[in-house]
Amino acid sequence: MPTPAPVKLWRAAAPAAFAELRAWLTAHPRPLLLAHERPDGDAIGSLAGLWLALTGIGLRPIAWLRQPLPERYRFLPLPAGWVTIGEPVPLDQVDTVCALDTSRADRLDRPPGDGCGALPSFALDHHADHAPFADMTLVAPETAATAQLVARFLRDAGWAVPAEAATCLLTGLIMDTGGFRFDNTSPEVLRDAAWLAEQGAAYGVCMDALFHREPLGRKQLAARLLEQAQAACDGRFLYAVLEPTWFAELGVSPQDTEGLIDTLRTVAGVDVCALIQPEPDHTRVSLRARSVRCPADRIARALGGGGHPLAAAAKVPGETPAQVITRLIELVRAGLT
Ligand SMILES: [Mn+2]
Repeated sequence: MPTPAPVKLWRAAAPAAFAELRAWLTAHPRPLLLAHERPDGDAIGSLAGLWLALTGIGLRPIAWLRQPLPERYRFLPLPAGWVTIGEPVPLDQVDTVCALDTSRADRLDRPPGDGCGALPSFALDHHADHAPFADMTLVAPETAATAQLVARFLRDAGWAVPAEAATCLLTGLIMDTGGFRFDNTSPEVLRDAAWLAEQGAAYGVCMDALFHREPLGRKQLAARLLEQAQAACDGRFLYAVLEPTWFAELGVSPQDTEGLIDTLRTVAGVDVCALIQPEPDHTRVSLRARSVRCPADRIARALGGGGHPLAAAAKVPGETPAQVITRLIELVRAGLT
């Protein structure tokens, strides 16, 4: 992303920020919409919802993802060809880059060739630890999901939100609140969800597809995780190593691990849990905390990662799962009070 231009930064969803963003999009009607690597429901819901809404008002956004949508999100009401998968994006077809739900420049998943780095850019995010990298940044940690921030922006702009876009945005909000079960489910979250339902979002369809149709292989993967889980710190820290061979054995895509960690999080007495995945040159750690008193992002940052107080992650290069686990137990023990 270019640095010479003055960086505009808002740390809350202020009306002035919405007004500037609206003017920006009016002046740049061909945004390239991007999200973070290994996109979750919020990244996908924000990307798809914003693409549908902007297309609906006559702009020409291009959405890009590295890989096809995970099975879990294929119920979303999206037209064929809505997203470019993995291919380069012709730079003459876009005039700005929009980074969604991405807290750091190195987490942004970009098309190959990456000429888009020279374009003016803006970021919409809700990570409190967002490190600004775009020309214009709106970070709203008071929102539970980037999809909620996108919904508020569209409502504030007075731009129509088609029912399909509302369904995508509601999906992002559902996933980042764990189906409205996490502590971030504020009255505003419920009001914004209700507003999306009023725009035609299919609440029942979303909840059924997202939570009541888990493939058997994924449930079996969760069962293996529970069988392997190890407790430390008097049962307040629970962790499990996800063996790479299990994916092929159970017919589960390695992309399709979102929410698996809740299998560990929902065990009684657990304050912090970790899902550890060995990769060829690094170990991936997903962390969840029950309370902000032992924040997951502090542990993740000590390992070179980041995230939210209740949900964070890190990639630890050059260390085996056993080495990472030793450090994790120390970090959790130091963080628990
Ligand atoms: Mn998010």
